[in-house]
Amino acid sequence: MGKRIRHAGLASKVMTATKAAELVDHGMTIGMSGFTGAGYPKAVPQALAARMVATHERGEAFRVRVLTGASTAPELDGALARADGIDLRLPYQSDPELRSRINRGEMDYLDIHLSHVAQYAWFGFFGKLDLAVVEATAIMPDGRLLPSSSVGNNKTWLDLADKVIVEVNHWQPLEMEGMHDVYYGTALPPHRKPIPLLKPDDRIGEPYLRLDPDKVIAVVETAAPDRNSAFSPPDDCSRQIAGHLIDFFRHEIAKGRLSPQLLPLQSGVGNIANAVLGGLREGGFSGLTAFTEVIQDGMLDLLENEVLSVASATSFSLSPAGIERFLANIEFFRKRIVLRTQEISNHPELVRRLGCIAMNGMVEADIYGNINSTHVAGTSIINGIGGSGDFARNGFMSCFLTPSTAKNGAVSCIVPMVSHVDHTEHDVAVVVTEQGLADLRGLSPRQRAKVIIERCAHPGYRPLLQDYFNRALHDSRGKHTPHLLNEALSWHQRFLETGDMRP
Ligand code: 0RQ
Repeated sequence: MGKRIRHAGLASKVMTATKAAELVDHGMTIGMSGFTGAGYPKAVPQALAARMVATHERGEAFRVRVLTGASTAPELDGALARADGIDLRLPYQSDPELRSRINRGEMDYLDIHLSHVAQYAWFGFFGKLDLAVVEATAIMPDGRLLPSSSVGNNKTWLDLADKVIVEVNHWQPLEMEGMHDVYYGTALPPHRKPIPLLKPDDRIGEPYLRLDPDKVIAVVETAAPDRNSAFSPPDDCSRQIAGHLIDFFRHEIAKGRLSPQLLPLQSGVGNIANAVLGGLREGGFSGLTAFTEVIQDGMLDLLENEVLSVASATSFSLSPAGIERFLANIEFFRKRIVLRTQEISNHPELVRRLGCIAMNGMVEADIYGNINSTHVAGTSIINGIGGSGDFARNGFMSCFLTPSTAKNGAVSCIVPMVSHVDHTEHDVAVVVTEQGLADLRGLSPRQRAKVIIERCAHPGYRPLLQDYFNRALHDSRGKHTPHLLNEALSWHQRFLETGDMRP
């Protein structure tokens, strides 16, 4: 038996990805591992895609329903989408090919809060789960799995699926053992109990995923890296956004509304999030904690510099340089990083109890503080809501960040009315662009419009927005949230027709 497959019965089920893919049938609902490009199966989906292409060439249908943790990578979403093999996909995704197919209406996509996916599966809302395809770092002698670089929904998939395929990835470091915390105390209503987590680093579960070996139909060995997208260094715009937010934190500390250690940080993915983390380091903060979804390169920096004492998440999303750094200092990081299931990392009860500071990117905000995180011009999806809603609704303070314009200035990210609503005005405390920061707490809609236009809009759009707001104040029938409805949406229509929002 190899070093990584330590269960005799499961060692006897090792086969090639091609053989394993032959065990998948058209129409199956499959729960796959993977969260923000980490811990996704790397061989079986590609072999399955090849089978799908061959089946389609014979004129037969072969499509499956794919449930994951969050985004995966070209080897999973890309390969299956190119093979026209996905009937339905949920939740968050970021693959260009998959996105195109969703936006062409060739497949269905469900954009669900990341914390809701597991419970919806348990409630039975997605139907029967036929198969789980889950990447692991190793199989323990008792059949439990040492998880890999993400935990996501793997516990739920392994518990609910009729059959299981395990991919054991030799690239994933065995030294991660002890870093994961898989909580088995969740139950369905009306039997739910409080989740006993009081601090971001509390361990409430087990370091392994339980698995019934009798359900396993195949074990496939791989040795391939995670997607590991490289990060570009933060640009000026991201730095300015980060600077406004950090000044605001200092102001809140001075007012006594935040302690110098702030509150557990949740930060979205991408360059603005990394710039905020870098800004915290440069700003002299220390002893902070993170209760978030994803560990990015920026968090490794903060841990090493003791700006951050601990980080709880469900996944890594590291660049190749970040991975090297993580591996070089893995003993250090193992003591400071906890990887949980996403139903716990994003759990509303815990986000509310801990009082997280939520910091997420957005596509656009309207003058009243409603946020669009997902759609271009109201109809085409970019990635999905991810965990932003879990944290925005339930956190201590919810901040949304974006450059003030997109598409080389042809689009204002502050608009009269968002073309799609992901987070309502009721869930949004702070809006930040490189122009400035609008603190919306305690403000009525008309007061919010004033500060968002003044502080966040780009100077090239500010007079247009101010003019719109003035006329809406005068001409709108209802004066609580003044709008000129046709004109508000014409901004998006104009962008669709001319590629520019400006009249
Ligand atoms: O498209 O590359 O084709 O030009 O949107 O925009 O500027 O690259 O920004 O990578 O930070 O992503 C909201 C999508 C921002 C992300 C979003 C176009 C822009 C570009 C991407 P192009 P940028 P980012 C934790 C929390 C939802 C999930 C979430 C996201 C593309 O932050 O997916 O928060 N958030 N999860 O040109 C038209 C506008 C636009 C616009 C940007 N106003 N109109 N197009 N774009 N603004 C993570 C997880 O939960 C897993």
